[in-house]
Amino acid sequence: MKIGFIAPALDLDREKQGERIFLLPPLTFPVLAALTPDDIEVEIIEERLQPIPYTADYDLVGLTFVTAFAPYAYSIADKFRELGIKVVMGGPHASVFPGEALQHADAVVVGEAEEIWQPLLRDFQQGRMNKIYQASGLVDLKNFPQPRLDLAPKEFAFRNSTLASKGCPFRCNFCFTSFINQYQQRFRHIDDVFRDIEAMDGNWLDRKHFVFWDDNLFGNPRYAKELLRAITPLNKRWAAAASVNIATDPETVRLLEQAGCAALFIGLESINSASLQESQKYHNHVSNYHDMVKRLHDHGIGITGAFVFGFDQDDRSVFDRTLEFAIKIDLDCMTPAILTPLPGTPFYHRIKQEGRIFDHDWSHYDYYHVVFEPKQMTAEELYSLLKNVKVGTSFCQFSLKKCQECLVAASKLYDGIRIGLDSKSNRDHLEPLAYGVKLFTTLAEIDFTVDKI
Ligand code: B12
Ligand code: SF4
Repeated sequence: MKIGFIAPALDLDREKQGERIFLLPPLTFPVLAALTPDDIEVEIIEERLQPIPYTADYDLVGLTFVTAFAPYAYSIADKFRELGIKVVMGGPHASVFPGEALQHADAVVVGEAEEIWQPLLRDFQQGRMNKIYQASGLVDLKNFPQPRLDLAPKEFAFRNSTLASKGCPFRCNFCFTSFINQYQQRFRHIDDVFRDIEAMDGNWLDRKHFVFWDDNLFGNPRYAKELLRAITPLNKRWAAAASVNIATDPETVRLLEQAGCAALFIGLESINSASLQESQKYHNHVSNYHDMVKRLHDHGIGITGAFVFGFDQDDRSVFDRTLEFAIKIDLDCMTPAILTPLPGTPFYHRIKQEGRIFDHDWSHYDYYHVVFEPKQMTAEELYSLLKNVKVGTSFCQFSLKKCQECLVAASKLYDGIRIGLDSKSNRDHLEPLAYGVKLFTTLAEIDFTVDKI
């Protein structure tokens, strides 16, 4: 028996033009592959890196997708089913709307698959697969399998990622991951995380660098500190997402540096305190942002600040003010996004109840489109003002100084490599460094090509 695990990709034209470089494999399929019995063949397809092989000899296709990719994923499923191949779906969107997904799938996994994947496969092999496989609850991460990263497509620039925890104890009302994890954070055994990191191999970049895919590496300070102490001897460089409180305690920042933290992706969300209150992000305090950046910089850690626009408290001036603020506090990188009511979240329920959602096309639920009526501007204004911020933050336009600083920072990441920024012959070296900049300054996808340097 052979399973094709497929991660669909949108925006392929943009990627073909080289504007986006896809770097890192999510853990979804490496984990599912680890849960699959050895006698079943498994292939992982990332459409960003390779075309979907509709002619492959799969017995079963597994699809994962976020809300914005749902319509496209359904069209892929329809094609496989027309070929007589059964399709099973799972992931964030299918878990919230299993009925919708079932219109295009033979089976849907609702929630985490650790305890239901093998029963599902058994049922499939016996020709009696159910339509819905519902996880009985959140799984105990003490049993989290070692992800089969060896099966992730070789084309990924970096192939190493892991996670130490899932979920987040905070309750920001627009946050999908906090909602789906029932507002709790679960943790793996630190020994297991250590083992996964130690086992990472591949090319020289892979051996040295990895990313934590935790929703919030600092949800539980005690666990986080223990983890940092444990991984320090591994002498790796890594990036992670974390909440702002990671930078309030000097000891933690010291431990981060010692453990090899190169960069953090932090949800700053807004420079509007009222918007932070509106979204129940009570742990963020704008007045602390500058000190936080400085403290992390003092320890050689880069920061990507994630900002969201379109809160009820946001007026038209917030866009320019945020950009100025980001430069003033010396952020290394910034990811601007439009507030998006992802189904399931408290924000979605509120905005739906208020009758403000006007766009029900899931493909627009991608943080780039406006799907609801904002309060203090029109949807069109929100869309175009955000576009301006994107141009403003588009990596190299931030300022040449910033660009050079980032390249120097990146060169530090790659021990032993030194580049002369003025030398054309060093251009070849810039490319991997550019990957590095992108990887370690942002975990999201930022437009960036070497050609822009
Ligand atoms: C890694 C990651 C990325 C990476 C790679 C993503 C990719 N798909 O290629 C990057 C940084 C590029 C990224 C980008 C984006 N991401 Co992202 N990402 C994640 C992250 C942090 C980890 C995913 C992961 O590896 N999890 C660990 C695995 C083991 O868990 P899992 O994926 O949930 O899978 C388990 C179950 O869900 C289930 N399952 C899932 N799929 C399937 C499929 C089958 C067949 C079966 C049987 C079971 C099953 O079984 C698994 C084992 O239990 C998650 C948050 C999270 N903690 O999951 C967000 C998350 C998935 N991303 C999210 C979003 C919104 C995006 C973007 C749209 C952001 C943007 N504006 O660009 C893009 C979309 C890109 C894309 N192609 O999907 C949201 C999705 C919310 C939603 N409802 O849509 C999440 C949940 C984070 C959040 N904001 O809340 N992302
Ligand atoms: S701190 Fe981040 S991960 Fe935690 S609930 Fe808020 S947005 Fe979600």
